[in-house]
Amino acid sequence: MTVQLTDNRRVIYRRPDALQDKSTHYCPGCGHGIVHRLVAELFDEMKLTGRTIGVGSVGCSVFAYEYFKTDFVESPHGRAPAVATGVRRVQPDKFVFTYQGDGDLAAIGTAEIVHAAARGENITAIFVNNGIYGMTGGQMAPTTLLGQKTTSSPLGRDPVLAGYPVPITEMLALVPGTAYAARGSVATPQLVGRAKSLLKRAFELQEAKAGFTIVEILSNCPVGWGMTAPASMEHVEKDVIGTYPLGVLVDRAKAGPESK
Ligand SMILES: Cc1ncc(C[n+]2csc(CCOP(=O)(O)OP(=O)(O)O)c2C)c(N)n1
Repeated sequence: MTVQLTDNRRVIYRRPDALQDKSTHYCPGCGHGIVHRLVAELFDEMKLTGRTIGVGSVGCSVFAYEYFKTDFVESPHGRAPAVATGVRRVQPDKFVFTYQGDGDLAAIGTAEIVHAAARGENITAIFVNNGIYGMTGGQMAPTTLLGQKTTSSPLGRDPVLAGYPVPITEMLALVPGTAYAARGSVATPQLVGRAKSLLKRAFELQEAKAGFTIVEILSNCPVGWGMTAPASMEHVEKDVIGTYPLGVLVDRAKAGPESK
């Protein structure tokens, strides 16, 4: 759709071609939409849309298939890496990604993500970590910060009762089948740009059949956290990054094939 501007305003963003022209179901201020946009921009730039198959998960992003102009398969809760494994193995020329929340990837789907990484499957996991189970009402997830109040830890996460936050992306980085593991965030415009370059590297490595790739994106949940959207982004920047540092955790393709 072309927008005709009648005054001297300037268009600085357009909807990427890889996204459908559709209103979002996400809550105001939710980071899922930003991540969708970054992924779609890369589909356009890397000309991937026509040969991409997404694998959806269960959680707020369950309707991701309604936004991307790619093929999509929906999977049971946590099982996206297993479904993506099958899709990629029977369609080896396709670009295959999973799109998963932290409840999906780091709780019910722990086994699937670990073994997909261990097998070095040529898939990319896009892991959106908002620290809670957003869709079901803001319960504690494995990724919830120590002391964080959630609907199932109203006094704050206590490690004696509920253990410690799980740094699943660091754990996956240790697995030799993981070609690339990185963590970015969408908390500030600058970080959004950096998150895109992490996703791009992962996509390029899948194209090079380098093995399993994962990019964790630290995001927000203003409604589940009981915060305004700007306060929730500040919380990510000031508090969440302290527990989950940003950066490239492993890039085995750069290190050379012997390290894989
Ligand atoms: C097998 C199964 N168990 C539990 C549920 C309930 N359930 C739906 S969404 C969800 C949590 C999703 O949280 P997360 O992956 O962090 O995504 P978010 O909604 O925060 O984006 C749960 C437990 C389900 N749908 N299926």
